[in-house]
Order: sequence, then C-alpha cells, then structure tokens
Amino acid sequence: MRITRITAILFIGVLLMLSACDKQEPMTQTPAPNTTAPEPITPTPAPNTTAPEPITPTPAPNTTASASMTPTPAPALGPGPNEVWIPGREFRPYTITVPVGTKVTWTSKDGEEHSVTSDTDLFHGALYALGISWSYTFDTPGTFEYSCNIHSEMTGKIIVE
Ligand SMILES: [Cu+2]
Repeated sequence: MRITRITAILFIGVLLMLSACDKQEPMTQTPAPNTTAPEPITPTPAPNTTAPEPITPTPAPNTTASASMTPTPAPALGPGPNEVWIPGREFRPYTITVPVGTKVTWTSKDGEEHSVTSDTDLFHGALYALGISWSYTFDTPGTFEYSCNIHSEMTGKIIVE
C-alpha cells in the first residue's frame, strides 16, 4: 500500500509538474524582451574635415609696388596746342587761335561718329570712330566756324591770325 501511495503521490507530483509546465508554457512563448543583438555598427566614414580646402590664391592688390615699379605715363589731360578733341558731342576747346599756316588736328575721343564741317564748305572731315584724327591746315587768316553735320549742336571756331 505504501508503494501505491508513493506512486500516487509521485503521479500527482508529476501531474502537477506537467500542469505547471503547461501553465508556464505560454510564458516561455511570450516573446522575450528584445535582446536581439544591436545593429552591427557599420563604421560610417567620417566627413573629411581634415582635408584642406583648395586654396585659390587671391592676388593681393598690388598697389604701391606696381605703381612705383611701372610708372604709367600720365594720360594727356586735354588737347594740346593746335588740337581739338571730341570727347562727346562737343568740340573742346570751342575756340582756338592759331597763326597762319597752322595745321589743326581734331581727334575723336568718343565712340560716336562725328564730322568737322566748315560752315563755308571750306573743309570737311569725318571722324567716324574713337581715336580717329583728321587735320586741316589754315593758310589764310580769318575766323572759321564749323560744326558736326551729324550733331548740329556741336559747333566750334578756329581763329587764324
Ligand atoms: Cu557729332
């Protein structure tokens, strides 16, 4: 009888254990806390901050050195004697006085087309572009007025003595 009792107890114990196992089974099925291995850290290449920026050499403004080393000839400040400039829509100077036999030169300092046209049709010169010069020699005394036949407001006067 004892053996049967013991076996009964054992049997009950086994049943309890089995039932306990059955009860615990859902617990084992619950997903374990997320202990998955952490994402493999792929080493991302660090931004290349150490590479030096391409240095584009900015030329320093060479002010005094070049001025002293290469003296540029001073530009003419105005027309010389026996010379008339056309810096725009004007003859500069408006009047010049020259001795008989003087060759007067007109020079265009303007990109526009101009002319040097005597009011008495004594002379006519075309100054069609910047830098163009034209000359006329005054062999007789007198006052010679002229104008630009393109811009009538441009007038000038040569006094020959
Ligand atoms: Cu003109």
